[in-house]
Amino acid sequence: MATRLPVLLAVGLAVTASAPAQDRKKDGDKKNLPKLLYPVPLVAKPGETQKLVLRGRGLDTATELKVAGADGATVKLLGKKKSPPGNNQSAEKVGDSEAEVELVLPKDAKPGAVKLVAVGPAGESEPYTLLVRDDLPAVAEKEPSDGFDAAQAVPVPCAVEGVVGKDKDADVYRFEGKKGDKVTVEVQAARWGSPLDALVTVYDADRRTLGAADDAKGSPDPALTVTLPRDGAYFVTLIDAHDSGGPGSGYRLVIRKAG
Ligand SMILES: [Ca+2]
Ligand SMILES: [Ca+2]
Repeated sequence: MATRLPVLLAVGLAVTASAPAQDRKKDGDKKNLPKLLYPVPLVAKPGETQKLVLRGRGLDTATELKVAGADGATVKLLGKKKSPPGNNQSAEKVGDSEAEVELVLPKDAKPGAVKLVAVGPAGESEPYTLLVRDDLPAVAEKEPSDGFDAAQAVPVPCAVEGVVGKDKDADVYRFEGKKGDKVTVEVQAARWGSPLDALVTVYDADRRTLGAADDAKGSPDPALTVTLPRDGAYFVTLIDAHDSGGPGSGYRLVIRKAG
């Protein structure tokens, strides 16, 4: 036994001596890890094969995408490139690169459960949790809907899938309600990485404000509940609080009865 001791010590010393260098390498690698920010379109569809453009950092060197959280889900990397932010956009928010993927989600994919990971030369990104449709009727935004007269009629409940596609874009929706109904309006966007800082306002048929919300629950995504004063038409407007928009500023606008 005594003869083996020096060897063990030597191994121990070698490990100790090399540890700081390894730590430095790890820290360096971490900075080079890819980062997933948000997909375009923002909302993923269960039971469908869909093309997504994933915005992020370091995605131009991604070698593979992975999907987890839904049995039978697959994701295939179709292309990747550097894609610097446009004017007035920060790489922090919108990324410097993108990867195009084909995503297949099973019908029973659950909101909150499906995660994407990008693999690059330095390792894997943090998982990105997709915003997946739930049971609410999905409605596609129809442009132009940028004024009360051009408002898009939607049912209640519904979940509108839209984009604040350009600076100062305003999306206006109209729904019918009954006196005494409590209606909740909620935006899902920034919590899923969308660069949108949504602001919603609810108006009555005479275009008087019933309520407005900008940020809620510590995120830029607004939510508010209003009690309808009479039977008739109501409007919901959705804008970016900083009047900025772009093809990546996606949102899901949920309008439903409260409670
Ligand atoms: Ca729009
Ligand atoms: Ca906001």
